[in-house]
Amino acid sequence: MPDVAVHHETVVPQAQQDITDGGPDMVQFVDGEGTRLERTPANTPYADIVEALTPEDGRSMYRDLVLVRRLDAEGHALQRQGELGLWPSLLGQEAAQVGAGRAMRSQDFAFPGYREHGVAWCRGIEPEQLLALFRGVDNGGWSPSELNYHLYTIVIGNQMLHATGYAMGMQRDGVVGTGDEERDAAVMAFTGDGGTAQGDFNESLVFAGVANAPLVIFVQNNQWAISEPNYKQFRVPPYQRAQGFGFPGIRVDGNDVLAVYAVTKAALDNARSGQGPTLIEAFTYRLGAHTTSDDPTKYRSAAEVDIWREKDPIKRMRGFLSQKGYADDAFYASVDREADELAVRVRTACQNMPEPSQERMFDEIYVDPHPVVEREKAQFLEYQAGFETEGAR
Ligand SMILES: Cc1ncc(C[n+]2csc(CCOP(=O)(O)OP(=O)(O)O)c2C)c(N)n1
Repeated sequence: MPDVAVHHETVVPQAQQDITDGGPDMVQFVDGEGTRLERTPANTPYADIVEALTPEDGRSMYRDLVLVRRLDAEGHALQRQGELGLWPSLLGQEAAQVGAGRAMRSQDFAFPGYREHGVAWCRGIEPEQLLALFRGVDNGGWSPSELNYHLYTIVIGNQMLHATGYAMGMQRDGVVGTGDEERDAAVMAFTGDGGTAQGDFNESLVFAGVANAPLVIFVQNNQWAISEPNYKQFRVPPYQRAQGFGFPGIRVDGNDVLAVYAVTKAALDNARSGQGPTLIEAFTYRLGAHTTSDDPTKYRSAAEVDIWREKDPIKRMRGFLSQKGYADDAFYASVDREADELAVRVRTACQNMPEPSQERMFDEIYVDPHPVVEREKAQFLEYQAGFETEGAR
């Protein structure tokens, strides 16, 4: 019998871990009430970044959190009223997305999944463009190259390969590690905890590690992949996996916008300067349903949701700003007013979106005309025209 070292005892099965507690490695700067925490071994490497933030930065982060939540609520309501086909809510994940999105520079490039409305917001994607996709009047919603924000990817984990390839392309374009802050760039790849179980995810990490690609892998661990809990997907938390691919992994409190911002900024700075990839696991929770097609009461308890509701990222940031004296009631009221205006704006825009022509879905498959698609288009239009003739009779 060969002497094989088996370390089963060092692995704590996820089922036995407390999903409401990220553990001592988790980087955190404010507690549930918004009280600024002391330095710890985990947060010390990022403390300077947080301390460099101004009160104005803090207010602006709070504003993003509130507006993004309102946009999300409006998306949910519009779907319920039949105006959208589907809506994947980000409720509870605002801090993870706003912290990550704000840490990016304009020259960086993001590859999202389908729930990254908060990152989209930070990149400058108009909320109406998100709604157009979920209303089904546009195949994509925006041009990826305009704001360096790729189209949403519904196939789980697929964007990881696109992101890694793009990051390797940046290396070859010579925009990594030149020392020119305005020029050096990095890529962010977003996925969920479920995405880490995909082959694409693992393949991309192999390539990113070996190539030392300028990539930040941002896993939003919202504890559930539709109805699958973490413990059915992995034995070690996602951040610990990075080591196996040869680069650092960090777990951050995904409901603490300051912590997410600081950790992501440090990882992006490293990537841009040629120091290679980092995997960030934002430990958070999906408070709502997976999408408007899902019923989470079938697989998770109300008690679990209640515990996470207490960890609300907006409540926490508001507590921080108030305790520090950085914001007052007039400020909070003005942000709420802005949120109301945003809601009216996106609702009106959504209801007034023009119907696309029927041939458009065929025209946007290939850049150049393709004989098979052209034939399908002609057949489809003839079929549709048949209804009009029958109606006229
Ligand atoms: C390749 C593939 N397999 C399965 C699905 C069906 N599916 C859609 S979302 C989802 C779960 C994704 O969970 P996670 O990565 O944790 O992201 P979250 O939705 O929680 O943000 C699954 C299995 C899919 N879209 N693509």
